[in-house]
Amino acid sequence: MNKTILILGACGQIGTELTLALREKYGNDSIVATDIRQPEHSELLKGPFEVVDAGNASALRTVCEKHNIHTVYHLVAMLSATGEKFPMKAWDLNMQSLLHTLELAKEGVIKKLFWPSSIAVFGPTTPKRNTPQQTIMEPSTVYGISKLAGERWCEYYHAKYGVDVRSIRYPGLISWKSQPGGGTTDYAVEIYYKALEEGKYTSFLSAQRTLPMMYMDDAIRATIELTEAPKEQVKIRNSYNLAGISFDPLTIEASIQKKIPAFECDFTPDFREEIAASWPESIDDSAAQDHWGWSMEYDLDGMTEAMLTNLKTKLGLQ
Ligand code: AKB
Repeated sequence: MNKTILILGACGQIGTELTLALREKYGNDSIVATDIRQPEHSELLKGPFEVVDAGNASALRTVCEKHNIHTVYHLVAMLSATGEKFPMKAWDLNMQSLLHTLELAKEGVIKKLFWPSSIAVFGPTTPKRNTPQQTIMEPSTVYGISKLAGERWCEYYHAKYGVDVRSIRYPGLISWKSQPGGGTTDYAVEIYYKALEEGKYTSFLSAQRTLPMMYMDDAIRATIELTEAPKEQVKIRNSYNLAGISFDPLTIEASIQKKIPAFECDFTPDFREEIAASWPESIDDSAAQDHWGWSMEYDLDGMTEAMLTNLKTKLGLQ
């Protein structure tokens, strides 16, 4: 592959791992990592890295033209919990950066765009179990509203201007290389750190609050597979449902206890409980399976094994 790829938000939870995965696949020089700040993860400096504010249209255009960018992975967003604290900032960041990138695609400056949506596009009136690809969508968070609006813009730019935009509604993402920040599903990452470091964890969601989640390796694979799928297989241009693994805090506690029997969890729900309660418990991703052959690899115990093993090494607890 000799097409240059740009990652917006390369220092974030998904951006870090996607940059590393794409550099592994295509070589360091083909992947331009960008973020609003310098990276903490020194691995990101092994290839080109630029500080870019994705909210600044002309800075975005300049970096795309400078590197003759073909594909942009747009991973800049303020997530659900932080978005509720700063609604206008979340709206501005989440919408402006997407619209600037869609405009560059419309003008042909870039040829392809991946943009992530989220299970947050669904709301309290959405069917909770096996949530269909097309259903009632009345999100009750600013983040969810911005993701739903973003989905509509993606479909609009595809229909009106032929923009090749592709998207996934990510479930909560669980990873060890980089930490999430500001999300409602973050408890399912924190719990692994606390299990290893302290042997106990206080969940900010209630014991039986089930949500769809996914191990980062599966999410990265899905992202690259969809972005690289032949055009004719991508029949949905707003965003694809991905099911992931549905579990509640009690069930992830039990999975961790199979490896750390003394681990204990208690539950002190905070404002994030209400956000989680508005989201689906499980998702139907048959369209992704049928259209571009999606298939998930990690189940809950497989993910627990991978998280605990990798975090032990990362935290020097071997
Ligand atoms: C969040 O919790 O806000 C995100 C998401 C589900 O998109 N992880």
